[in-house]
Amino acid sequence: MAYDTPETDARTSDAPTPTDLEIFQFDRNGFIILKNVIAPDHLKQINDTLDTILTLDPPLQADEWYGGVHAHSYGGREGVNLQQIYEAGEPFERLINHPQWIELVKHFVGGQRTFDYHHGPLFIDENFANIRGPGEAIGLHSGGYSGTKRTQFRYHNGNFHCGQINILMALNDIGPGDGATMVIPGSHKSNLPHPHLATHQMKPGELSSVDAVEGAIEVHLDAGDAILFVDAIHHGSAERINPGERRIMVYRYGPSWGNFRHPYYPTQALLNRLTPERRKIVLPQGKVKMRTPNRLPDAETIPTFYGVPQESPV
Ligand SMILES: O=C(O)CCC(=O)C(=O)O
Repeated sequence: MAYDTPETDARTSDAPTPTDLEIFQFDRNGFIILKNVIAPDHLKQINDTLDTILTLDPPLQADEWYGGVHAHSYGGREGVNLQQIYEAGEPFERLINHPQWIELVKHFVGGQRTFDYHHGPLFIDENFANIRGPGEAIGLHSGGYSGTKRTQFRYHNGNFHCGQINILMALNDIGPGDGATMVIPGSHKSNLPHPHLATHQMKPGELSSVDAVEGAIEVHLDAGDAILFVDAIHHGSAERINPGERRIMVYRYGPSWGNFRHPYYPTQALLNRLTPERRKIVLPQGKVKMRTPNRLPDAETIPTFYGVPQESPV
């Protein structure tokens, strides 16, 4: 079943904060559609950069780096992921706190006036572009039944406290046969896994998709649209049937105390370039305390994080 973003579900408001209808729809469905949130010239800058990376000669291989961007694959038929894509230049940095969604994300991650805000409002624990061709898809995953805290949907005492809110951006038009994102509306609250999860879930080296899963819908987007969803929702994608490629990007936001999903770390050049607001979302704790002054003469005074000296990360 396709989902053609009825007006009532699509973001048409310019309000920086979510409307009552968006809040209702997010609570009920676990996602909302954001229409026309990336301007055409911005979209072109993003796609031009991806073209440069994707037409390197010889082509970028899995596990190679292009500056701070890493070519990654899950080992199945999910396509290529360009991880740490916020390293690819200013058009990607601008998305970190994009005015069309940042206040919505803050609203649904929540935590204002709580210890979750100790280091700042948010943290991006993963950001990547995904390029997927014919015969590729991503299988069904997540689902509220698991109770996973990191990706959880939570509403408490009049406020949202979601563990992970994803902004999935369409970089080209995604319609029938294009391998659209698929979601099972409402499954962020489900107590039970979908009974066909095992058949459709991601499997290393194999093609799995959400096609024909009862209750799942395809989310068709135009280039420049996005879907905001809580990761707890059962989701994945349809198989791409059409020739050509589907291009999306995902920025995942959670509370300020989070950790990187994969063992990546932002480059010093990126940290130097970012505005204070963006840097707070990329590396909320910022500078790590040196173990000085130290009463032990041979103490390790420079902390390391994933083996990286933390002398002056920002
Ligand atoms: O590729 C897609 O359409 C879905 C992306 C996804 O599974 C995710 O963001 O976790």
